[in-house]
Amino acid sequence: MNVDPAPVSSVLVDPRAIARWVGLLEEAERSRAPIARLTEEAPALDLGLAYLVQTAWVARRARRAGRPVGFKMGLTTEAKQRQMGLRTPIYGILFEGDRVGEGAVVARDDLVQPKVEPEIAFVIARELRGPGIGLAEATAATGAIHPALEIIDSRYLGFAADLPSMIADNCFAGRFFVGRDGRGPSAVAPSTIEVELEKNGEPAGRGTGAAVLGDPAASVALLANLLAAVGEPLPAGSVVLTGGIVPAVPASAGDRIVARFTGFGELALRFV
Ligand code: OOG
Ligand code: MG
Repeated sequence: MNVDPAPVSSVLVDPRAIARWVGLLEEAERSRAPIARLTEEAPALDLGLAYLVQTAWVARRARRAGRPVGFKMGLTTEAKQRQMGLRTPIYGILFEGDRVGEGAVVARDDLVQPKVEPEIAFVIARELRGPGIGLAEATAATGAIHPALEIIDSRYLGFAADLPSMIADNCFAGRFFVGRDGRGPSAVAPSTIEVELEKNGEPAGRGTGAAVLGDPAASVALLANLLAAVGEPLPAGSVVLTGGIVPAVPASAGDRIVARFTGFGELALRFV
């Protein structure tokens, strides 16, 4: 009989430990008081266990933040990987209640330590089921490509990060803003989209879609393949944030952050 070995972490872990870690993250989010990263209290936290913690945490978040609407990819550019010292792309879950609309203001104090980064968002029209998804399939399954801003937040002191801690903290998801203006994949090549980020009228970074794994569609393909490893498809209707194009900029009350995307116009966010 061929029995696939389960990842050791998921069979040996004490469910009370997961509940405790989820409680720490939840309390940090609620009180806006950051905690030490989880690996400090749980050195054995590995990637598999970290995704279990993420799943348990987002299941609780869903009570307040509404229905899951998609995914965010993280660590998908060389620059971000270098900045964080982490080389593996990871994912987190996005909730409807974390969506920021056109013209919205964000209350800085609703978050622990917000930062903003420009991204390219995909809306998936047809379910993608990995493994083995490539650029062509990811592109063919895409309904529309939109400019986006992600407001990342970390529940850890000083944004301290290692892969398992970051995965457990839902990949530092905070809020997200997907621009209304979307184009089909035959009308725009996402790798050629250029973005300029500005904070309070000063340049805060510029880059192109190609910085994201060569093509942001590759980030969608990788997500489908990562989900396949846990037996899940990337569902039709999902929003996918493909990853920050330039390093995130910290946001304080009073800041106005604008991103200009070639061919799409600008997205603006104001913090109060
Ligand atoms: C990590 C945030 C991960 C991305 O787009 O790469 C992420 C960070 O900058 O601290 O959202
Ligand atoms: Mg991001």
